[in-house]
Amino acid sequence: SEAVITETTQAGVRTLTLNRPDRLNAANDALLLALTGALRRADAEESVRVVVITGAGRGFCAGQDLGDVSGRDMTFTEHLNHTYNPLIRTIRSLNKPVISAVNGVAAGAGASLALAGDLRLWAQSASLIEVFSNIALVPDSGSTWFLPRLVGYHRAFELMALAERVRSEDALRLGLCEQVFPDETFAQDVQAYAERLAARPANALKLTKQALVFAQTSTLDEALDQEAALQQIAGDHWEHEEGVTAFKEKRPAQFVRD
Ligand code: T3D
Repeated sequence: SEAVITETTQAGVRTLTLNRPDRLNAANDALLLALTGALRRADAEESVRVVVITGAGRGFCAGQDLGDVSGRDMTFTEHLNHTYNPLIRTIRSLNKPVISAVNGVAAGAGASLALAGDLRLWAQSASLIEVFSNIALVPDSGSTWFLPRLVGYHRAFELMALAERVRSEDALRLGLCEQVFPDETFAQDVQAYAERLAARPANALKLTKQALVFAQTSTLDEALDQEAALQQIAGDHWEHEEGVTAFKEKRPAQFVRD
């Protein structure tokens, strides 16, 4: 049978595609474990500079496959700790930028996955639904952490309680995505954006992500200390010397070395 996650690599960009299109890429355990494994492998490969997560067909990810729940031998808590939580933690701790390329509907844990990327690029027809309350569950996979930080407590509660669909214009306005691209050119536009990112200094971006993730749960004092520590690591790296030299020589910096 077809792989539940397909992988391609082009110009330093590893694209991981959720591949259960007849179910809007609803997630079963095989898909979740494969996605987490693929992310970890991408992290370990030096030539991979940016990771894109997207969906095959008309959906991004419809969340937990509801056909896969009854009769399973794990509690909900065990299941989240086994599948979704390692996935979200892996995205957040990955040493490379992760792009959630939201090509279509993102629902439930799929909405969490759409929010968890460092950068969120949406197709015009994409949408996000915190659908959990429709089946009387609690938003999981990080939705309760990501969404209120983006839209505030009250709007997050409203979107979760009423399971209202957020369309791309509103997602852009609310800060749920950075860019919206036309459906027709979405894949090419995402690749071009990712390649732009791949040309940036990889070590500096790794440390920037680390600093931002740290500061999300730190005090200002702690963030200042963390910046001072990470700046030493950045400043000691060849990328920094290249950036300064290129500036003085009035040429573009070359941050990709093979
Ligand atoms: O550990 C745990 O288990 C707890 C973890 C929970 C995490 C969660 O994600 S809970 C939330 C689970 N997801 C949902 O409840 C979403 C259910 N789906 C929908 O509400 C709708 O499908 C959408 C709003 C996402 C899209 O609607 P629409 O009208 O564009 O498409 P559709 O016709 O409903 O779906 C197309 C097909 O995909 C359809 O199959 P069919 O009829 O053509 O054979 C539909 O059944 C299937 N599908 C969609 N979502 C799921 C799914 N099949 C299984 N599981 C799904 N989640």
